[in-house]
Amino acid sequence: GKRAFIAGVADDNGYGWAIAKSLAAAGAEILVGTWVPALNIFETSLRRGKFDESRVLPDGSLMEITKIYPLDAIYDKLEDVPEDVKSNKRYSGSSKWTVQECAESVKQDFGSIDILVHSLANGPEVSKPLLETSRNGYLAALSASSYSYVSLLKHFIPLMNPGGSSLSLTYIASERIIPGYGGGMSSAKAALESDTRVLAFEAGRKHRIRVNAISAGPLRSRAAKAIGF
Ligand code: ZID
Repeated sequence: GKRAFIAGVADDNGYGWAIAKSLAAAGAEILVGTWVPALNIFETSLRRGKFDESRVLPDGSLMEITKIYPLDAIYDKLEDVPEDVKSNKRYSGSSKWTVQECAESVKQDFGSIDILVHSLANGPEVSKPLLETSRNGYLAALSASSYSYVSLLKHFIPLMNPGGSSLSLTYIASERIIPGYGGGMSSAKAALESDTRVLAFEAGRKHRIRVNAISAGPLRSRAAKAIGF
């Protein structure tokens, strides 16, 4: 069977969860990466059976998540984490959640993966038009929503089996004007799509890994509700 790592699962409403279910139904082993501040509530809800109805697979069995890894994809390595984040109580409760450390942990635990899914995005100023977006807000959107995919691939490719596949989720606001998708999120998706082509070329040549992005339709996830979609 294949083993999949899905980054960006913190409840049962988003694309990450739905993709995990499809992969589980197809026989894959499921590992997820959960944003550190959301980790506690996700693990607790899962343990208490809050997601049991949404865990049901087409054959009637429940999706098993073999392991949940804490992850903050805006940090590549421990040295990059500012002191105030390190000491923040939502972060200090877990460890090894930078991209590099997370990949190392997965490698230690399982050796390799076949499928990498990037189902995460964050734009702190998404509700502001681009004209009113600050430099920090713009760069934060790109860091969490675009570079995070470059970083995930960079660190996970060494543990991906040749012939493996990776996927991210984009949005058509990269190509067309969608008012309300601000804060540099349209820019972030344009970068993500361009990077997907370049990364497909590089990872395909070097490592026989496929790199794709799916332009998603509307889904009432936590992220979509937050922007009023
Ligand atoms: P989600 O809230 O389930 O997933 C986002 C996840 O990212 C959450 O679990 C966060 O905890 C996590 N996260 C945020 N920051 C970080 C970080 N620094 N490190 C690690 N994890 C982090 O929402 P989702 O399922 O909507 O989002 C998954 C992907 O789908 C994102 O890339 C979205 O941009 C993308 N997507 C979603 C939709 C949608 O409708 N939900 C659309 C297009 C793309 C879309 O917005 N018409 C209107 C809107 C849309 C499509 C059509």
